Amino acid sequence: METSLHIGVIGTGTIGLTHIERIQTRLRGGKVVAVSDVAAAPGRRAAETCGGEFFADGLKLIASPLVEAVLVATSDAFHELYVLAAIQAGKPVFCEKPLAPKKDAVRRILDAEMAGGRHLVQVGFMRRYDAGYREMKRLIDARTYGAPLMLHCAHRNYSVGADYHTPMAVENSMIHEIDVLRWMLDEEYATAEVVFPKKTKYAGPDLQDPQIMILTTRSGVRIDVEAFVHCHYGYDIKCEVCCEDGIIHLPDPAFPMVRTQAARVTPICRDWSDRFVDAYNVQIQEWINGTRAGRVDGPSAWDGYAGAVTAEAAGRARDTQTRVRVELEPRPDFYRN
Ligand code: ISE
Repeated sequence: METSLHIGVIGTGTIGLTHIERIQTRLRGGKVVAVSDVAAAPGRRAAETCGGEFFADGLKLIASPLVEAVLVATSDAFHELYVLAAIQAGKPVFCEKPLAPKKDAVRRILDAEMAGGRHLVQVGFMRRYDAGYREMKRLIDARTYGAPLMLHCAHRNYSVGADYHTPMAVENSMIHEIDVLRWMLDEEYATAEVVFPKKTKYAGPDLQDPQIMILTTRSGVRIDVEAFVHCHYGYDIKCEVCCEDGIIHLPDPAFPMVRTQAARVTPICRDWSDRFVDAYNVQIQEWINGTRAGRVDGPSAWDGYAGAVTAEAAGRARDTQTRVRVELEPRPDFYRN
């Protein structure tokens, strides 16, 4: 029998715990052998539950001979430290999105990976693993309905915590659309703008909600993405791609429609963790498979960088209320194919 990939997980917040649980119980070919968290109590609890060794220091986990591959699920500010350490140790590393909060930090990761000469880094842009987006990409690539001309998208959360502030709509929420749409259209962005509609009464003083981000691609496709993080009805992700010969819609999750009490009722997911649970499973399964085969098949450090450059341009556009050019340098040969 082939041996499993021995994974060390750093960060045992919500997303780290769900990754541990999916690797241990639902996926094949991987085993969590080590766990680290700066908060010792939850970290030790997570390590005990999965039978892994606990490391108070994530850098020691990366250096440990027990660990063949690293999964980083810490808060964003620590991603760079651990991803660079994994590259230095020559170990494959999956890092939750964003690869780092600022583009200069992502650039340092790119430079380190290229200097090492081996593809090791994968970024957790899980929408690329959602069956609906995958099918949309297939239709767009095949030009089944002609070329895409414009996209209308929405990213709606039921509500968010009090610490969620205005920049997070781009950096934390619409970063998913920034990635999945450039992947689906297979091109980079040219300009970014962010406009502010009337503010909902549910948003606190540090949050403009809703926001609309407008992107254009280099070939001229125009995209609008609404982020409405206090929509107060559910977690709802919309994507409509208007092509020359047809309009492609992202499918909603398949819930039965019920006729009851003089109404037709179809449930809507409450949270991103239910809406994209299958995408998360496929993402980590494919990462395990690729890593065992010595490849990085998923979103690369370059994709993390392109996302960070676009998000920074959108952030400047928002802060200055102007349209800003997205200045992304040519993709290095190392990241082609
Ligand atoms: C959160 O961080 C996520 O990654 C979710 O997928 C997203 O929908 C949500 O808006 C973010 O806050």
